[in-house]
Amino acid sequence: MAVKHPSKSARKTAPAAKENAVKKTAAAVEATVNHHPSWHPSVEELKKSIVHHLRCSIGTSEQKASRLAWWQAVVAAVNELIFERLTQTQFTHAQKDTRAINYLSAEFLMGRLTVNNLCNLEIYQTAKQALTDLGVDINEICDEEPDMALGNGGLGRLAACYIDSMATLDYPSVGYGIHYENGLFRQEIRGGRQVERPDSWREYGCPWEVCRPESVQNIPIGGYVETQHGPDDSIRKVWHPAHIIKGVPWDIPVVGFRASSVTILRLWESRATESFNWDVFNAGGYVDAQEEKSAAEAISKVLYPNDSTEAGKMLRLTQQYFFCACSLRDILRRYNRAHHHDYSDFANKIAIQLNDTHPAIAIPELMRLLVDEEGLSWDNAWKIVTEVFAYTNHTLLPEALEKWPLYLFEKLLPRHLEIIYEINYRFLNGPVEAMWPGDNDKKAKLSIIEEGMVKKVRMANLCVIASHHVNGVAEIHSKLVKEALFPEFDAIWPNKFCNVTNGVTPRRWLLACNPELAKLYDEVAGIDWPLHLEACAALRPYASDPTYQQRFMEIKRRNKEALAREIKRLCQVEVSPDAIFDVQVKRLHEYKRQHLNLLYIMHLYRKLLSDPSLKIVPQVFIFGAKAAPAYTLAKDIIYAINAVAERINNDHRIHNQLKVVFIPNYRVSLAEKIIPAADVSEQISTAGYEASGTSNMKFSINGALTLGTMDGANIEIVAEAGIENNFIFGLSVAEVQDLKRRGYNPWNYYNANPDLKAVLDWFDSDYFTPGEMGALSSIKRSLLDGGDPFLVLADFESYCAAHKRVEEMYRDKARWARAAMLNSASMGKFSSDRAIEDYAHHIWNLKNCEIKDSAS
Ligand code: 26Q
Repeated sequence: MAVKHPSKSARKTAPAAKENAVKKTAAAVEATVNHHPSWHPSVEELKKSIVHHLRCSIGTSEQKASRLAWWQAVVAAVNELIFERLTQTQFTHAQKDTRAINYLSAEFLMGRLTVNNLCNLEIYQTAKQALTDLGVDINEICDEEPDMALGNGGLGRLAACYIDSMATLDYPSVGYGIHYENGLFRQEIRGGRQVERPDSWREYGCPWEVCRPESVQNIPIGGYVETQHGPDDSIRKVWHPAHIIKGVPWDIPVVGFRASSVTILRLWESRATESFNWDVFNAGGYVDAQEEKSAAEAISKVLYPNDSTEAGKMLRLTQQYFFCACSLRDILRRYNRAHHHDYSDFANKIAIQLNDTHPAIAIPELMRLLVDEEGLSWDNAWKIVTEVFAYTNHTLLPEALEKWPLYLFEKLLPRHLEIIYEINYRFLNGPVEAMWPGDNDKKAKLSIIEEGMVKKVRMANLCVIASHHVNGVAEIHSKLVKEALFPEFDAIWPNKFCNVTNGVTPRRWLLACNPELAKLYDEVAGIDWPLHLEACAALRPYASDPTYQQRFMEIKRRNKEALAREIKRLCQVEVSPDAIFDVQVKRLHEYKRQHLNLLYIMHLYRKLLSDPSLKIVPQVFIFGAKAAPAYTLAKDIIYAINAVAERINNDHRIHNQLKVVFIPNYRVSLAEKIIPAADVSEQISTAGYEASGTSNMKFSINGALTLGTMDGANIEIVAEAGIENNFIFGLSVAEVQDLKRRGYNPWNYYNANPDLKAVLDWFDSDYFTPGEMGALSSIKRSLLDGGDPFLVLADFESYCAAHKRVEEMYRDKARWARAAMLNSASMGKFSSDRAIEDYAHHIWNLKNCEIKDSAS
C-alpha cells in the first residue's frame, strides 16, 4: 500500500493560513488525499488488505467470518499502515539522538483504539466504504472491541490523552505502564446494587499490542543488603535479592493525528524467571516452584480499583516498583546504545514525568542504578536525578497522599530504603537546616519519614525533593498545592511549583465521538481544527444566527436520539430526546456529590407529587459511576440512585416529566456515546476538592452547559465560555474554608429548610424500597450524624436555584443554543495539545522532531 504523502505543510496548516483554506468536509478531504500518503490507501486497496488479512492472518473467509474476525482483520490492515510510520519514527529518533520524555503512569485508560486510529489516519470514511462494499457495518464491528480499561478514571484517561498529543505534536516520547491482565472491574447492577466482575480485556488477544521478547528485563526484589568494606574506608552496598521477576514488554503503537509520529505505550507484564523455577524444581520443590510462579505473575494481574490510596498493600507497592524498575532499565539500555555508559549527557537526553506519586519509587531506583550498578558518586547521581524527574500532583486530600509503611520497604526494597534515608538526611541537614536552623518541628513536618507507631515513607515529599518541577492540574489546584500542601517546600525552592491545566484530546473527544459536529467545524473553522482547537472560535460569530443555531441543535438532537436508543437497550427505560439530558458521569465519591444531585431529583419529584398541575421542562437525569468495591457509602449511593429511579420512572402521576437512569459499567466507550448527547454537565464537587476534572472539558466541547461549582478547571472553563452561559452555584473555596473554620453544622440547614428536611427524611422511609424501611438511611446519617464533610446541605439551596435557571434558559431555545455554541467554540485552551506544549516548554525543555515519510 505504499504511495507518496503530501508535504508536511499540507498536513499541518497554521491557524492563520486556515482562513484561505478551501472549506471542505472531512469526507471530501479524505477523497482528495486518498491517493497520496502511504497511510492513505484507496477504498480498493484497503478492501484488498482487509480481505487478505481475514484470510491469511485470521484464517477465515468473507463467508464465514464473525464480527470479531472482521474487526481483527481491520486492525491488522490498519497496523500495516501504523508500523511503517513507527519504524520511521524510531529510526529518525535514533539517528538524531533526540531528547525524549518518558511518561511514567500506573494507569493508561486507552479505551478502544479502532475508530480513534482510523480518524487519526484520516481513513475512517475509506474504511467505512471498504467495509460497506464487503457487506459489513463498520459500527457493528467497531463495537466488538473491548475497552482497554487499564485505569480508574481521570488520571488514567489524562495519560491516554497525553500520549495522543505527544504523538500528534511529534515529541519523542514513550509511555510506560503496567500490562494488567485485568483492568478496572466490569460493573453489573443487580437489584439496584453494584456487583464487580473481572474485566478480561484480552481474553481473545489484543490485536493492537506487540510482545517484545528482545526487551525483557529482570527485576530483583526482596532479600538483604550487604555492606562491603573496601580499601581506604570505601564502602560498597551489595543487594542480595530474594527473587528475580521477569518483566515482559507489550507495545501499543499510538498514532498521532495525520500520522505525524507513532509513539509507543510500553506496558510491563510480570512473569516468573525460568532460572529460579529451575533451581527450586531441581531441589524437588515442584509445588514451591508453581507457587513462586503464581506469586510472580500476580504482580501485573489486576489494577487496584481505588482512585484514592489503598494504604499498606504489599502487592500495590510491588506493582509500582516492578514497572518503574523495568522502565528505567529500558531507558538506560536505550541511552547506553548511543552513549556507552558515559552519563554526562543523560539529563540532556532523558526527561521523566511522574504521573502522581504512583511511580515515585523510580527516584531511589535510578539512584541505585547509577550509584550501585554504574559506579557514579552520590553527588553526580543526585544531580542527574534532580535534573531528570518532574512530578504532577492530582490530589489535595491529605488521606489520599501515598504513604508506605517502612516495614514494607524493609521487606521488599531494603536498598531503596537506605537510599531514601540518605536523601532525607541530606535534605533535612542541607536546605531545611539552612532555612530553619535548629527547628525540629519543621524537620519532622518535611521529613520523607513520618514518625509514629507505624513509621511511613511519604512518597509526595520524596517526589517534591527530587523533582525539578512540581505541577498541579488547574490554576486553583496548583495554587493550593503551593500554598496549602507544600508551603515550606515552596519557600525553599520558589521556582519549583507551577501549573499545567489539564487538557483532553480533540481527536477522540470531538472528531471521533461527534462526527456531525466535527463536520460543522470543518466547514466554519477549516479542516485543521483538530490540531488547533482554538480555531473553533470561528463558530462564535454564528452563535446568534438562527440557521447555525438550528444546525447545532439538530446535531445535538440526533446525538440525544442515539443515546435514547442506547438507554432503552441498556436500562429498558424510555426517555424522550425533547427532555433536558442532565448528565453526571464520573467515579462515585462523596466529594463529587452524586448525592447532592440525587437530593435535588427527589426534591423535584416531591414538588411534582404535591402539585399535580405543575408543568416543568421534562428532564432526564443520567448517571454513570463505578464505586471502589470497599467504599460502602459510595455503593449505597448507587443503590439509592437506582431505587429512586425505579420509583420515579414507573410513577404515572408525573406524566414522564422526570426520568432517572443509571447506565451500568461507565467506561471510555460509553462516555463517547453519552457526552455528545448531554445538555447539562454536572460538575458539582465541593469547592477545593476536585483537582481539575476533565470530563467537564469534554462536555463543553460537545456543547453541554456546565452546572457546577467554582472548583478545579470549572473556573477556567467558565472564564473562557462566559459565566452567563453556564450555571455556577455554591460556596467558593474561600467560603468552604471559612465555614469549616467557623464550625459547620449540617443540622442547621436541615432544620431551616423544610424542603431539604422532607427529602432527607424520605431516606428513612420505605417509599423507594418497598418493605425495606431505612434501606437508604446511611446517606442521611452521613449527612447529619456524620457531619456532612463535603457540605452537601450547605450547597443544596444554591444548587436548586441553579437548576431553576437551567429550566428557564432551556425554555428559551435560542438563548440555550447560543450558550451551547459559545461553550463548544471557546474550549481551545483545553486541548491536550496545549497542555503538552506547556509541559514541553516549561517543564521538559523538549523539542519536537518531524518524521519524514520513508516513501519520499
Ligand atoms: C493509589 C494507591 C493505591 C491504590 C490506588 C491508588 C490511586 C489510584 C488512582 C490513587 C489515585 C488514583 C486516581 C486519581 C485521579 O484520577 N485523580 C484525578 O486526576 C484527574 C487528572 O488530573 C483530575 O482531573 C481529577 O480532578 C482527579 O481527581
